[in-house]
Amino acid sequence: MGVLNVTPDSFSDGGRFLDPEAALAQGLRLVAEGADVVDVGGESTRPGASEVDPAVERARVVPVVAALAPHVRVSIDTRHRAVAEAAIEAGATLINDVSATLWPVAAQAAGVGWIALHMQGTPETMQVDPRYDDVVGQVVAFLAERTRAATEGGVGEVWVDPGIGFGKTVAHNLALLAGLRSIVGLGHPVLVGTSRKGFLGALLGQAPPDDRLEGSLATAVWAMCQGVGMVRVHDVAATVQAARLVGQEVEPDLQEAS
Ligand code: HH2
Repeated sequence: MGVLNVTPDSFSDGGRFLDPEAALAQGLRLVAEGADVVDVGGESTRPGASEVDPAVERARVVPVVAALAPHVRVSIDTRHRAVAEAAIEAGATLINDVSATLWPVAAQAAGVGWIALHMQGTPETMQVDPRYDDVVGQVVAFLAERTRAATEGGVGEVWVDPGIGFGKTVAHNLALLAGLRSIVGLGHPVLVGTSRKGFLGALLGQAPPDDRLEGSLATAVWAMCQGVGMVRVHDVAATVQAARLVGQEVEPDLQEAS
């Protein structure tokens, strides 16, 4: 899943793709690099971000979704029902829902999937003092409850995401990455997003977002090896190469090769 933020303020690519032409060009580039899904977002959910008026968010994403949908599967990264509905109308077929509440929108639209993400609190305050007794157990329990509701409500395609960085300390993020097998064990396909995130900067000498490729790749490979079905990334070409390597079946004539 390639990230396409049509925002002025996303932590990594904010302001680069606010212009619809620039966003379309970047979306097509992600497709050319091998993205199976392009995730279009019109509201930053970085720590401390305040909520965007859904009408503004909708105006940002709808033209981009409509232009990309003929070329690739488009997901809409939103916590607002009106935005999800407008994006589906424009051709999106997956709701990437950081609020984990929008499954009824997917249930109403044929062929539309839903991704439930775990977040503690809201983007504005989630990193102030996140606390858990057992972060893996609590995230698994939350996702189990939400996916049960969605499945019973008639959503045919349900993904889960532990929400790396969404109300989590560095230690919480590492515990969730270590515990991915428990999330895979829920029986739904799993999505993980570590790309360029702050915990990588904290662990890698305060590297700025554009210098976090190695950490992003290392964590994406780790996630894939734990059984995760999709990774949400900014650097698609590099991640596709890593994914090909992880998924490689060794051909008989290569087994002898050094
Ligand atoms: N992370 C971000 C946004 N949406 N969706 C899912 N399913 N999983 C994630 O980990 C995830 C997500 C945050 O990253 P980004 O979109 O690059 O930044 P911003 O929120 O500042 O726009």
